[in-house]
Amino acid sequence: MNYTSLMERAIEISMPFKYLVKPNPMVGALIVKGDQIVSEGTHQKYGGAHAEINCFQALKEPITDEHEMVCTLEPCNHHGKTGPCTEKIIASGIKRIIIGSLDPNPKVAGTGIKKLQDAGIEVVQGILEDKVKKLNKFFFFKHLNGRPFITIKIASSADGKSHSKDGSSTWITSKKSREDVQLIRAEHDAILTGGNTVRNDQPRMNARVDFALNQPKKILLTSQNEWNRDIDFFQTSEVDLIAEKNLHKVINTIAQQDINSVLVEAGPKLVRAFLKEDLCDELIEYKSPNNLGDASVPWFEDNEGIDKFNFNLKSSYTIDRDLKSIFTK
Ligand code: AOF
Ligand code: ZN
Repeated sequence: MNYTSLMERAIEISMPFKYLVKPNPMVGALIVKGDQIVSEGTHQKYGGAHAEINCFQALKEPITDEHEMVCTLEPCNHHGKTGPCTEKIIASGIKRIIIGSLDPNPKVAGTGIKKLQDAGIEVVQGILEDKVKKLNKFFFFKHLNGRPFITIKIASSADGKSHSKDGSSTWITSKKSREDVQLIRAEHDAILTGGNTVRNDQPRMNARVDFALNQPKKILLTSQNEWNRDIDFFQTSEVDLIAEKNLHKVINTIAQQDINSVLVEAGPKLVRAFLKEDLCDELIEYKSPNNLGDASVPWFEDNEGIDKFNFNLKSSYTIDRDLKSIFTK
């Protein structure tokens, strides 16, 4: 039996649902008989049925001792938005299960496998484990580190400026770069910004992409209680207002929620505060070839640039006339 190629297939069928299932992981499941796949199931929507359940639903034949199940992730063993998959698997009578990776969610983390083994099911684990982890990078990061992955995005002029001093906003980078930002928004579970950005730029801060997705939640750091809820920012997805000034406490509060990744899109003050607190796992800079000049606000203060925050340049490439650089810790 080629478990690796079967796992490849289970991973493959999970991938089209990346943007719909987040902040849940992508999960695919198969029921096989010998090398033949007799049923496939995927997790397709956040809050919806799990892959294993959909796989049993699609099965057209009775389970025998020859049937085995292949799952990209350890089956869950908790009552979340759905019931535990382990119970369904045990009740099906299947005798062997092949798993890609353990589920790092503390509500599951090994208990799913133990429950299956205690019921006499043989468990084979670790097939294409690294691939499953890489594909669900934010999900694994959150559960292993106890906080969401933090990405900061900045758009800078050639002379390192963010916006003009009078608070008016002009596009710094090209249309293509701004489209690229939409995709980055789509990948994250939450977008965080500050009151000044919302007041000055009137941003929508949703992901405007041409595919269906679970829109990122918005987090507004502000001491202002009263906001006009009719403005664009408050449309398209839920907004959390947080008045706390200590950014570590802010991130701890966010970590209590079902949020694995946060994209910070804010002005220089808030961005620098995140960097100084070492609350940034990836910094994405879009740099235009144009200067904004003296009547504009720099991203960084004198003698303090991206290089001062101990990042490594991971990749750098041009999008139209802009340079996109990705820095990681
Ligand atoms: C599985 N199969 O297809 C997925 C799993 O709120 P719930 O009930 O949807 O549970 C979400 C958690 O279940 C999620 O954080 C992760 O630990 C696990 N995901 N487990 O057995 C699946 N998507
Ligand atoms: Zn489950």
